[in-house]
Parts: sequence; structure tokens; C-alpha cells
Amino acid sequence: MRPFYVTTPIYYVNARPHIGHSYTTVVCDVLARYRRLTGAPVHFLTGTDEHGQKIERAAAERGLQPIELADEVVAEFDAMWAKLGVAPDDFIRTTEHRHRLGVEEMIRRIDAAGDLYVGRHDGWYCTSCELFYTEKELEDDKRCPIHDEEAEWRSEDNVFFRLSKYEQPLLSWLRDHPEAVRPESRYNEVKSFIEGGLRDLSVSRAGLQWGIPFPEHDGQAVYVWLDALTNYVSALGFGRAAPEDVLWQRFWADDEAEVVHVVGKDILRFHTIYWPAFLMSAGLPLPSTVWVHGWWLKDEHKVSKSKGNIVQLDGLIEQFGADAVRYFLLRDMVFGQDAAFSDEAFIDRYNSELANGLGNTVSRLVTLSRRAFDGRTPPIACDDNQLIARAAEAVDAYHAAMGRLQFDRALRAVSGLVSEVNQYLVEREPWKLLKAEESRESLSRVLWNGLEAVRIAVSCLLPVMPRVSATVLAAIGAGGTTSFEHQRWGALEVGTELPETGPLFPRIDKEGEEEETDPMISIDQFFETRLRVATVKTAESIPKSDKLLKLGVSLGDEERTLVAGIAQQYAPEDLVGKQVVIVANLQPVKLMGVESQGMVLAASVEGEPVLLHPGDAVPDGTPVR
Ligand code: ME8
Repeated sequence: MRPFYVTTPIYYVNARPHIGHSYTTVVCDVLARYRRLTGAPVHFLTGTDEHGQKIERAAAERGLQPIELADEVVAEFDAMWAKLGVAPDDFIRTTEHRHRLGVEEMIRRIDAAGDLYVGRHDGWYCTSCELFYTEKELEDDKRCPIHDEEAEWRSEDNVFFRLSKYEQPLLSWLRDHPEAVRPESRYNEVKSFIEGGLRDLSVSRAGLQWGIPFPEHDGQAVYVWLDALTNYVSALGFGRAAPEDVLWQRFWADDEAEVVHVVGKDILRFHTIYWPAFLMSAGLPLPSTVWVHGWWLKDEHKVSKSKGNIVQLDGLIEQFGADAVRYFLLRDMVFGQDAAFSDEAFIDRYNSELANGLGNTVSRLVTLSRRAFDGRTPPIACDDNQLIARAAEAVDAYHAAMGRLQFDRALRAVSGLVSEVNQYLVEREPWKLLKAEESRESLSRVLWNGLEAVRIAVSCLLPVMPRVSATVLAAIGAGGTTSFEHQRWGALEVGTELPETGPLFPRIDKEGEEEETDPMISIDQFFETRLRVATVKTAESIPKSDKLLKLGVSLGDEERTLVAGIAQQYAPEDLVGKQVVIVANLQPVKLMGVESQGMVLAASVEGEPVLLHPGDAVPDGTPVR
């Protein structure tokens, strides 16, 4: 199987990790886990971009040395990835020696190709982008189009890279590799940008202290983007004549390797023009695909430190768990487009698809199976039912979408399958089959089918919700699933033990209060309870009971005796003549020697009953629905 190398951008250390960084990194983690489940060798890299004027300034503002700031923020990124269940194989920092070796080797090769020269550089510079702009590219008041910050005029001698020489080679590369930049809209954007003409690029900065010294050019430091982009190869051992270069061979140099960079649209040009041009010049293979996603917005603006509208995920992770947050990030953003973040959207998605959808379906199936089959999966499997085709379709749709990074669609397919299972249970009503011995066989089939379809659905969720999926698989008797191999119908073992598990996703209301997970019922189930209006004809206290009253009520064509626990709130004489709502088909029970033939409905205010009365007088016996 093709080796798969996936990278996040390396993040600047002037900002704490927020939803934007988390999104890209979770996407890469999901891709890495997905590929591992298919059996491919995988290498997943993330890291930090620590050089440059921007970091130098941010550190100075806090009275720190740049490396002190970097160490502090790196610890935060590390902690965030651990919290989010992100497990990279490597974390590169551009201040590491191994990285410097890679950058020096890159420059040596680019120089050997005759692509470097010294020239004068005048232009408008945005420090946040670390990029020169032409006047035309700037917004009004000379503001940067990405950061909305004022650009500054700079004029200095720099080392230049002959980017213009790569105009045609880049266009040929794009023409021959339609998958080189995805989605297609970004591919088209890059292509027309190159067709508009490329100017040579300044790749050094004069007087920059906090950077890698430019080899052979005293007083110049390596431009941060040439520095930063090289991380993708320096982390694999490029530039080091060392035995660990096996990573470099396997995940980059080898033709077989599939190299995928995932980036936000803010850094599209760096990854689809500069980076491939540097690689061409250095005589190195190019990445297979640069996948470009949109921005998380808050109040219609890109979430970013410079906008000051940061969304941090710590609170959500603490309250709902990392897996729910991962699910939301992938489910609610169409990869490639922008998405607006809100707490409401999070809670709605969580309640509908995780708590009521997956959590509830699993808990129903497991509870019924445990009860009916002595704590085990059902004894009889089934290979002929409506869920088989549904499951196969969902798995196909899921894999097709995952291959195109259409995570929203992939998860919709899975969540659709879970809904089908729920619907199937509502139709088959296995809870009704629990008691009768002659229904055991059909009960076994229905529950096994439900569990098997859930097993297949949850196996698809393994890359996205690694911890919860493993818990669910263990809870339904299919623990230890580590590959997609068994996604076909029929693998769930019969009669295997079902361990006890707690609730998976407690339901949350919008104020953030946790609720017990309420099992959903069908309308038919609701109508199994017969509610009727009745008039209280007589009311008296029950001797020796200070809580209970004995009520005589009329349902029109029928009189009933009820016992109600309302003596402390209602005086008997106040009740006579009042209409109430009763449950008319409750099995009679004896309370304090009196048979109660139904139940009076009351709102329960912290345990205190408040009787329900119809708003208008209605005939006795009128059904309530
Ligand atoms: O650009 N929505 O680092 P950076 C979605 N060091 N994604 C977002 C986002 C948002 N609102 N905000 C940030 C750099 N991101 C360079 C990269 S790579 C060789 C050097 C994500 O810290 C997104 O992936 O500004 C974006 O491309 C990246 O963070 C920018 O991170």
C-alpha cells in the first residue's frame, strides 16, 4: 500500500491554539487514522514556525526572548493536541538543528541550480504575512488584504529566487496533475494567478536577528517562508546524512509516496507556487496534493488573533469531550468553504446526532440485548433484512466522501445509517418481544441486526472519534477493531459478552445543563398511554396517611377510584367539581388498602405536585393527546 505523508501548516508561536489551528490539525489526524485503518504506512507531521520579525516583535512586547515565547506556546500546542486526541508522529520546530540542516541543504541546491541572485528590493511589507505586496494588491490606506493591517515601505538588498523562471513549469505541473491543488476552485485560482505572471521572490531579509543566517550572505537571514516551508522535508531527515533518512526515502523521495499538505486558504500561494517552485529548483519530487480549506468565522470575520475574535475549544472539550468536538468540526464545515461557529450549532449537532442519534440507539440495543440474552449479544444472526443494503450503501458513500475530504458528507452517511437503525427498531418494537418466549428468535434477529448495523456505522467513526468509537465497539461486543477489514455485514459475534458501560453522550440543553439521555419513543408508543379528562366527584383523606387522598372521579360512562399523593398541597373540599387529567389504562395498585384505578397527572415542581386541569370545561372521558 502507498506510504501516506500528511502535514499541517506549522503554526506561528505568537498566538495560542484556537479553533482554526485545531480544525486543520484534527483534519490531518483524521486522515492519518483513516489511512492507517486501510493498512497504509502513515507519517503525520505538525509543528511550529518560530522565526521572523513577527515573532521577534511579539516576544519583545512581552519582555521575552523569542525562544522563551516559542517554548511557552509550543507547550500550549502540545497540550492542545493531547487534549484533542491528536497524535502526530512528529512535531517539528523551526528552531531545531535538524531543521536548519534541511534549510541549508535546500538553499545549497537552489543556488547550484543558478536560481539565486542579489538585488534591490523595494515594496510594501506586511509583517503578519511576512510578505511584500505591490500597491495594487493592497486595500485602501495600504492595508494588507489578509490582516487588514497597514503595510510598511521597505527598501533593502536581498537574495532573490528566480520564481519567474518557474511560471511555465508550474503551469505544466498543474496541467498534468489536476489533483495537485484541491478543491477545484482553489486549483483554478492558483492557475490564473500564475498565468497573470510571476515576479522573482526575495528570499532573505537584511538585519533580521531572529532567523537562520543565509549561507554565503553575511547580514542576511533566510526569509521565513523559505525557512518554514522546508519543514515538510527537514522533518523527514532531508539535509542530514544520517541513517534515519529512511523516513525521507519512504515518505518523500520514493515515487510511490503520497504527500498531502492540508492548509487554510490564507496560505494557498505559499504552498502551491513558492513551495513547488523551490522543490523544482532543488530537483526534488513535488507534493501529491495541497488540500485547501476555508475559514472558521465568528460574527462574520475570520477567527484570528489579529481580529481578536478567538474561539478556543478548551471549554467545549472539557464539557463534551474531545471526540464530540472533533465530530462537530468535521461535520459542520464543508471542507473548502467557510463556516460560522456558534455554541448553539454545536449543541444542536451534539444533541441530534450524538446524544439522541448514536448514544440513544446504542443504549437501547445494548440494554435490550443484555436484558433478553443474559448480558450477551443475541444468539442468532441474520443475513436477510432491510438494513444490509442500507449499511453497504452508507459504507460506500462514506469511503467515497472521505477520499475527497468531504467529511460532512461522510459523517452524514454514517449518521443516516444510525437513524435507519433507530427507525427499524421503532418499526419492529423489540421491547414488545421481550416477554414472550415464542418471540425469542425474532427478538434475537432484530437486536442482532441493529447491533450489526451500528457496528458498521461506528467502525466508520473510528478516525473521527477514536475514543468514543472504541468504547461503543467494546460496548456492543466488537472491541478490538483496528482496521476497516470487517466492514461487511455479518462479523458481529453471537452470544458474546456485553460489558456494562456508562452513558456515551449525556444530553445537554442550551443553558449547558446536563440531562439524562431520554430514549425517544414513537408516536404509537406515546398513544399506548391513554390519557382522559375526568371530574372529581368525591375526595377524602385516607386514615393514617398524611400524603394520600382518595378521589372518586367520573369518566362520563364510568366511575373510578384513584389514590393521589396530593394531601399536603390540596384540601379535599377544594377538589370536588374540578376536572383533572388521568392515566386511564394503568394497572390497578393497592395503596394503604385502597385500590387505585389510574393516576392523576400533575406537574412536579421540585417534587411538589401541581394538578393539571383542562383550560376549558370538556365532557368527562375526553381523550388527551
Ligand atoms: O500561516 N479558520 O501560521 P498560522 C480555519 N506559519 N483555519 C484557520 C483559521 C481560521 N479562522 N485561522 C488559522 C502560518 N487557521 C504559517 C504557516 S506552513 C509552512 C507556515 C489555520 O499560525 C489554517 O490552517 O497563521 C491556516 O492556514 C493556519 O492555521 C495558519 O496558521
